[in-house]
Amino acid sequence: MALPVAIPIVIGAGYKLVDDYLSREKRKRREAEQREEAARRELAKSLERANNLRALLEELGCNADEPEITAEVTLKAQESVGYVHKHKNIVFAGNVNVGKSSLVNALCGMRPVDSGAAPVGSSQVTKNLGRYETPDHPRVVLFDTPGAGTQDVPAFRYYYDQKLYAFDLVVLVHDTTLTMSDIRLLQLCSYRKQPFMAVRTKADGHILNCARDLECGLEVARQVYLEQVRKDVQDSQGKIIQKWPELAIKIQDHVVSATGIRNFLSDKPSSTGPAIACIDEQEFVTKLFHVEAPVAAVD
Ligand SMILES: Nc1nc2c(ncn2[C@@H]2O[C@H](COP(=O)(O)OP(=O)(O)OP(=O)(O)O)[C@@H](O)[C@H]2O)c(=O)[nH]1
Ligand SMILES: [Mg+2]
Repeated sequence: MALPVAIPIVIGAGYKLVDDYLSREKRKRREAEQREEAARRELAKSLERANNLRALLEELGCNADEPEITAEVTLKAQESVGYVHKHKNIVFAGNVNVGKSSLVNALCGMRPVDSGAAPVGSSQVTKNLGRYETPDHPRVVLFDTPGAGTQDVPAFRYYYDQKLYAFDLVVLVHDTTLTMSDIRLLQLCSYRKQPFMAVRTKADGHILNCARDLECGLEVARQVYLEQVRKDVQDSQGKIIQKWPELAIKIQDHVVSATGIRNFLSDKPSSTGPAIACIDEQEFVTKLFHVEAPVAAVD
């Protein structure tokens, strides 16, 4: 007589099985839909990234009309610029009058008046590429370039015309806030996986100007100037990340002056006092002259 009692139990268990099955199916369907939605979102994101990168490359001037920089083109350019093999070939690039030649002279331990020094002056002075040797770093050669003109030449054109791709390291020199052409040049180097550095020079002049403007002592002026610089770099960095997340470069701006470098290399104290003495000179010079140990020859 247990049968009538068992029937509802069996029916109940049957309903439960069907119910479980249906909710399992429903869950599977929901999960599949979620996966599809995530894949759709990911695809849209990668399409947007690709479009942004294409737009940025267009902005940099890297388009199909421009020549391709192949290994052969690079070798030819190295020959024409006087690249020294088995040396670290460093090129100084940037806008007109920012202090490129003065930096090169200081790094070579020369004053502008010394014979063989790079010509320095206040109006578009460097006309041709110049190669300079550094007495204490025989495996490093420095190249001084004519400054980028004031016309808005696309980064790629400037980079290509100056044959910057031929060098082992591009040092972007600037003296105030990073301009768009500075940033684009750095992005181009980054896109091409070419090592680059940024250096903000003429710190001594800026500190003196600051002291004059604020009618304060040099120590205070130095602090004010450095705060302004750090904030400026942070702002530029923020803008780069926001505008071009696809090619967000990390900028470390080295704050120096030509005199600061000369003093640092000659171990002489600054004649104008500690306030305008070295800032990032040591770090900049150390990175610049760092040469990887030569790879041991394999027999
Ligand atoms: N106060 C100060 N002035 C500097 C410094 N470096 C360069 N100058 C001055 O800035 C001017 C331009 O310097 P250059 O080294 O000729 O600049 P450049 O970038 O080589 O210029 P172009 O070859 O014309 O593109 C000169 O009058 C230099 O004396 C510096 O560190 N401090
Ligand atoms: Mg010059």
